Amino acid sequence: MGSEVSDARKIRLFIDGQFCDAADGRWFDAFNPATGQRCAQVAEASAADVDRAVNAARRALTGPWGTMPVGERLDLLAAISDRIMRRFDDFLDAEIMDTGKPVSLASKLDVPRGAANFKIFSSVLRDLPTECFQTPTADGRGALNYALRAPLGVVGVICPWNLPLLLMTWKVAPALACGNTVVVKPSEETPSTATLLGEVMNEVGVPKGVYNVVHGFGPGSAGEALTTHPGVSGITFTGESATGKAIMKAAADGIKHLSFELGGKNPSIIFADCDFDAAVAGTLRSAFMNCGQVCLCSERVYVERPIFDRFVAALKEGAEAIVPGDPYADGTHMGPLISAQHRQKVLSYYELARQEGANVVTGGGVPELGGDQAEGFYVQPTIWTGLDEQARCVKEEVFGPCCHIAPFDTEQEALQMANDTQYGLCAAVWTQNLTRAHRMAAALEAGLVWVNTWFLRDLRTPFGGVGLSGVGREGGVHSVEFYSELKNVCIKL
Ligand code: NAD
Ligand code: 6OD
Repeated sequence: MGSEVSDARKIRLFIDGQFCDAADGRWFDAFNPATGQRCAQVAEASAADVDRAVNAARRALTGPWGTMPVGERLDLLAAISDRIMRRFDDFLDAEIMDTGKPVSLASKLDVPRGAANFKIFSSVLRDLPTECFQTPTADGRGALNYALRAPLGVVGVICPWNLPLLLMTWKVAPALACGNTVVVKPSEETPSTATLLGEVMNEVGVPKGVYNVVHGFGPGSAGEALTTHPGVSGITFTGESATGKAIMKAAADGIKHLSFELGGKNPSIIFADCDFDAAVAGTLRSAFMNCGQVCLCSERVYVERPIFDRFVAALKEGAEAIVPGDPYADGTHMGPLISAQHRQKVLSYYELARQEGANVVTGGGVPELGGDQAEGFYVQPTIWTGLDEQARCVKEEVFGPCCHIAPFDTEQEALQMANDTQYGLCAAVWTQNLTRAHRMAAALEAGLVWVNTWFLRDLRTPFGGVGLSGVGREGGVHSVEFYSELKNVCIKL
């Protein structure tokens, strides 16, 4: 820990409705990635703090939260949503301080989605049907079977840093809607919005212990303590596939329920009959949005040969028009990477691409920025061509603003290259041929396929990946499946 910061810049744990320091008084530093400067100190939860949070969450299961009528609980979720919107600027500033992402992005995506996640699950639970069977019996009177839903219990919510508010609320909202209580472990890089949500919970009257936040790291820290705690019934995790493997092993002893949203190396397939301008604009977004730090980003772009050169030139022009810089400045399109360490990783892929024989169409380095951003963790949007399909830069998730573009001659060839991956989160197809779109959508091995769009979300739909990209689906009723236990009741009539 460096020198002390003012009390206002200390980010505390939120346990049992109260903000508190860690029991053993440990703190770690948080950095603003846009400036590279330390912006806060964060309390690091010990195993004892995690235990306190889990116990508070367990007590809350049977307290006022557990006995609250469902309608009232769902009203509270709607109130959380409204309150996030009322405190829009607080959430915006917290998100930007943690991530450095441009205000234009955070104000359109992260904060509104944080609020929308609570609204949608309030309504999904309100409209939830239940199954019921009339069962014939030998005496002719029959029996009635119906299913009741009970909460899982305490859910551990472990989050990444790329869309911190969006991804955390995407899990907290359905968990609470189903009557669970939660202990959230935000990424050590982005502790602010989860903490701010604690204030919102108190402001709208969520009973204490329902929502808890423990800060810290993974192995040997709060993350591991949460995944191994016997009082935790389920873990919902978003992050790297390698971390997912570690959590799966750690959670095995308790046979915990698991839902994983993991990494990706997503393909975009662009056919010559596409709406060219829409495909270019969509691919620019899908490769470079949030500085490429979205699990859904397209790092592999396959373009039908007749339009290959034109497409590469258009994407290059678009990438070179992207303005990096001050997140609050008008006209900034791209923020920094999340940390110095992550920038090192991305730059090492930029170097590897050269070693692997890539043609660097644009980028490949660090932009020159002045003022407050001179020490920020920025990199250039980067496009490669000419790599072998087995090159590491084509196989491994970089999680930065870069993509490789390769030509293809037939639909079958495009499909074969797109599916040649251990991941399977999403794919985008750009074509005006609907029959082909359906064919591709069915054949692509991924949890989500977008046609002529990217990252267009309806929160009622199933979200998740295949292969190394995840386990399970969340969204709408699919979240309810994960965050609740079904109990069958059989009544002899
Ligand atoms: P990460 O796996 O490094 O960390 C995610 C969280 O797990 C953090 O809170 C971290 O502290 C915690 N953690 C790490 N090791 C742990 C352990 N052993 N036990 C318990 N907790 C542990 O991921 P990241 O770097 O924060 O995020 C980037 C990754 O997340 C990328 O791979 C990206 O593709 C993936 N991601 C996937 C989705 C999706 O929906 N599929 C969404 C966003 C991000
Ligand atoms: O939109 C969502 O619900 C979602 N889970 C997005 C994930 C983005 C990954 O970075």
